[in-house]
Amino acid sequence: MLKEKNISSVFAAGDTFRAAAKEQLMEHGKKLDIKVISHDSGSDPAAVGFDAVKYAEKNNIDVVLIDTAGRIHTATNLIREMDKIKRVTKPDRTIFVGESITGNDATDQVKAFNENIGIDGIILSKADIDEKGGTALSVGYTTQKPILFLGTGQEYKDIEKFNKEKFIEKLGFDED
Ligand SMILES: Nc1nc2c(ncn2[C@@H]2O[C@H](COP(=O)(O)OP(=O)(O)OP(=O)(O)O)[C@@H](O)[C@H]2O)c(=O)[nH]1
Ligand SMILES: [Mg+2]
Repeated sequence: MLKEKNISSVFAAGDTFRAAAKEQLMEHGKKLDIKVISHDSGSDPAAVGFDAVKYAEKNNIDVVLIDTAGRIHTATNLIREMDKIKRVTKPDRTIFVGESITGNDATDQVKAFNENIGIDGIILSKADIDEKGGTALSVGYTTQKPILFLGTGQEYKDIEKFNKEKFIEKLGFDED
């Protein structure tokens, strides 16, 4: 989506935890022709993010996208790690990416992330699988943060701007 808008970007492979997460992102980078900044597996994700920001500044790149490892919101050490990534990289936006199919669990997740780290917005993936989209209602209400985009499939083009009217229509309520 950024590419289509002629906004340059660099990926930071901040998921240094899950097996092959780095390789997965590098494959996407190759396909999209986007540079990926990475360190060894198991290394400090904050350092990866920091290097990516430096790279972007030096090369006049508009956006740094820092991928982070999925984590259980009750694991305080991992939440603290996320907090460190934020402190070190000073992002302009911190976005919670969750799956719409998670249902009510997503509410607990997003609440914990917002309270402990602070988020600016939400992206919900797999809206194509979730029929009604009730997760969006819950996470939006809980955090009072905007839902920015929905993931609607497995291709790069499958991301759409969240449309409030369309969403309300789908839920079957009238706006007034
Ligand atoms: N149908 C559908 N599939 C999606 C969507 N978004 C992602 N996927 C698929 O979900 C799978 C997991 O995607 P990842 O990007 O690895 O998810 P992740 O949350 O980063 O997972 P971890 O890195 O393991 O934490 C892939 O096969 C994606 O193609 C979506 O909006 N709709
Ligand atoms: Mg991932």
